[in-house]
Amino acid sequence: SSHFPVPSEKPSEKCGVLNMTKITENGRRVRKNWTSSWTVLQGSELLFAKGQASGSSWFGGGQSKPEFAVDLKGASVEWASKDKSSKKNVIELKIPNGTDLLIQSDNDGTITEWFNALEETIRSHACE
Ligand code: I3S
Repeated sequence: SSHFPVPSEKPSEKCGVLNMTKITENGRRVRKNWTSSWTVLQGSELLFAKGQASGSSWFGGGQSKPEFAVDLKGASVEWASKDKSSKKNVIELKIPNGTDLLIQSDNDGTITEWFNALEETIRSHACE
């Protein structure tokens, strides 16, 4: 029998409110439209819904469908350069299908946790 190494831990799942805008869609620049979104990291998927959840059951309770979802497989994450936004704590997420997103939180701890979670998710799905 063969013994392939398997990942020892699942990527952490995460949810919370972040500010988000697309900056590129299908490889083309689009106008920014910052929205506050309930954001859920679920497996390799990152899901966004407009507005804020009124409880922990937004997705589970069937109250709202995700507005927008991206698959993080093959994506890259980096701190956005100053020319991408005047806001602080901005993460740039590049999805292989030609979508680039900015996500942001004024809270330093929140954005650091998200950066780490996104990086870990991308790393752990790198060979799928
Ligand atoms: O990269 P930009 O064009 O300076 O982004 C700003 C605009 O999207 C602006 O809206 P208008 O297109 O109506 O001017 C937004 O209000 C700003 O928040 C955007 O800049 P920041 O630096 O906040 O990402």
